[in-house]
Amino acid sequence: MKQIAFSGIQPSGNLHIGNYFGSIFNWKKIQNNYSCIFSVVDLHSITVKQSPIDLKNKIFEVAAIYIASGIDIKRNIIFVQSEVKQHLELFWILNCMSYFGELSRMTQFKDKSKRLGKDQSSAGLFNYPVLMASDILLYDTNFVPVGYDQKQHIELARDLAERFNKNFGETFNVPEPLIKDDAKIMGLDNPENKMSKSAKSKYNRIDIMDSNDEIVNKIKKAVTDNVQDVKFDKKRKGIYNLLTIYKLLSGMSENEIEHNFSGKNYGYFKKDLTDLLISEISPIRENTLSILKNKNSIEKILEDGSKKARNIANKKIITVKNKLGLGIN
Ligand code: AQP
Repeated sequence: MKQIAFSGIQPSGNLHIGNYFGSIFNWKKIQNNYSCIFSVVDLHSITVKQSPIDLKNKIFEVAAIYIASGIDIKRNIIFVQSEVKQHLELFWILNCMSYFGELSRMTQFKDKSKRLGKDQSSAGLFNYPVLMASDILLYDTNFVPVGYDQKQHIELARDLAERFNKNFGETFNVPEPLIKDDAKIMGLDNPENKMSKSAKSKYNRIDIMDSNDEIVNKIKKAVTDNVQDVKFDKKRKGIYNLLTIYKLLSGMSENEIEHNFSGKNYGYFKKDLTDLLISEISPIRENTLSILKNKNSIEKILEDGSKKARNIANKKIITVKNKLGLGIN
């Protein structure tokens, strides 16, 4: 039997190439070796304010991008998190076993709550990693393919699985993160911080649904430096970030890339990078648009996926409730 991989993306804005390289790009590769469950994690996105109309549209857009990118709906489960209420049941149970101290140490919470301020930082934002642990643990997940920024959250999921198993007997698989070192894409306008859906400037990121002209423009404007030497130097964060994207797209080694651009300026390199990006992203954008035209078909895919996910999740919740002495059966 194949091992299980679970992952998801929040429909909290426009999906960008950071999300793509941190997740879908790798999901495509692992779908042959694992039994994969990919969720559109809509409950996570309401930890910060969302427009209901935009949220609904983004749920379908994110699911369509999964399929348009090459995630096989026959082999894998694709579903929307809020359609499987067992995530919320396990969330409450695991909340009761999570400690204030460990949740306070989560860097993503610290970053986001600092940006929002105390009065705008919801309890949901604080507890978000526990919901993520519930998503993962419900499916006996072995591996979680995510971007580097989620590592701390996977560690919490592991801790919670071990804590529950220790107190109530073997119940959950202890999941491993599946993180590629170079799946760490920084903002194009500010390579000090990660590329993010919620960054204010559109020049922070390249969105999967960007037109070719937008991609050209954004790469032109991407921050570099005055050195004009195309080298993988971690200290020169702007050019290093662009080179990382180039490496992921081309599959070439760092040496090969440096050799290729030896003696060439940043303008020359950016033009090549733009061409690579367009050839990766524009077919996904066009496929997504055509999938979204047939709303009934995508609804059906998501309903089927939710049904399958619910069946698995329900069995696990019954086991968990029995172990805890909850309910009447
Ligand atoms: N910059 C990034 N580089 C590599 N991977 C990234 N991921 C996100 N940003 C980068 C990975 O994308 C997957 C889905 O992320 P998410 O939607 O669950 O939430 P996020 O990490 O909070 O993404 P954003 O873009 O920063 O959204 P907002 O601004 O709404 O919070 C995950 O696997 C993540 O690691």
